[in-house]
Amino acid sequence: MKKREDNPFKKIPTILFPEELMDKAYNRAEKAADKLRKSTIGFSLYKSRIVEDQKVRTAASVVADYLSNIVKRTPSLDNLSPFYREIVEILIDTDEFKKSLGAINWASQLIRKLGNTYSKRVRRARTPQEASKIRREFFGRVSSILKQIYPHLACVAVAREKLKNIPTVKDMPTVVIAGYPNVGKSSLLRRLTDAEPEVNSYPFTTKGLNIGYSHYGIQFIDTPGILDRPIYERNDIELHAVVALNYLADAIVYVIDPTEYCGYSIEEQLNLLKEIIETFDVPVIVAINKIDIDEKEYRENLEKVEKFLKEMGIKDVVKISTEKGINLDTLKKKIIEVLRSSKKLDSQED
Ligand SMILES: Nc1nc2c(ncn2[C@@H]2O[C@H](COP(=O)(O)OP(=O)(O)OP(=O)(O)O)[C@@H](O)[C@H]2O)c(=O)[nH]1
Ligand SMILES: [Mg+2]
Repeated sequence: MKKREDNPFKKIPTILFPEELMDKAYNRAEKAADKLRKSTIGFSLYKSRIVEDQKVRTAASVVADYLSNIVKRTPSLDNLSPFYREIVEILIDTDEFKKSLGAINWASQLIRKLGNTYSKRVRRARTPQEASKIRREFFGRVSSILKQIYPHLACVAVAREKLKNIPTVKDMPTVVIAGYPNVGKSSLLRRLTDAEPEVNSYPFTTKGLNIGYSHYGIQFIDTPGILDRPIYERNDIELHAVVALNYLADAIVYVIDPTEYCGYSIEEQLNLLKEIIETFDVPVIVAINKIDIDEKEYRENLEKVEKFLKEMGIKDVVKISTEKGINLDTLKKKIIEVLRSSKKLDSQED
């Protein structure tokens, strides 16, 4: 079900808050009224009726159109692909989000309706003072409706900030880089692609998905670190990785740090590797990273890794150093070979 998906949430317009929206409505109404004042000749009652009417109708349409536009340009959560849907579920409370859009839509319709009602009332005013009083009453009602939906506007504004950063995923051979936190996944993405994700010496530097492309036609997705624990205990950051593995991976590069400089034991890292192999039905390539660090100190761990890989029957293993650039070409070749043999990559591409 994989297809190119541009992030549909980028289309949600910037959310204005009640005062900003009221200011916009006032300004537009004043401008429209000014034009009319200049071009209308007539008795003062007649003139004030049409000027105030213009203000009411302009303000009503500015506010109602703005609100309905938010709803229209927000993609329906029900039509999203499973990948997007799950990422959205991680990032926001979708029930609250839907409720907020419902409230914004309700406000838009109500303001449109009130605009019509007040427009009629203004046109029937018996004095200029009454016309302007009715117009002021209308603005008061709009303002209080906007205040009422303020929490809903805030909810959509917060959701928009989170959702617009979900990266675009392309329909092409895809390798997901996974592993414990701090083992060197983002450093590897930097080495294999044009992407420049943040790299730091502490765990959970990567909090979402980083995507990079290699010149040999592969999409690489760097994921946040995952800990070896039951899925219901995993935090939202880790779940990004699980969703990417589940929906996007044609192959997985599992990064191991046998030096334990990452802060996690080799046993924990191997347990997670076992779970990944058993859960996801795609080839797994193991990249043993940080081999630039003096080997003597962690030789025992390397032996444990090798014993484990033998028991699991994993042959696609490359020892690398992303820091010193060791064996990265071998890893690239291995990735291409694995994708070709599972028919995910054309044989001609190099
Ligand atoms: N010595 C050495 N250090 C490395 C190597 N690769 C990465 N590091 C260091 O390991 C730390 C973590 O690197 P990252 O690339 O941020 O690791 P990550 O797996 O993306 O970490 P999270 O995003 O937090 O899960 C950084 O301090 C890197 O400089 C390597 O080959 N050798
Ligand atoms: Mg990272």
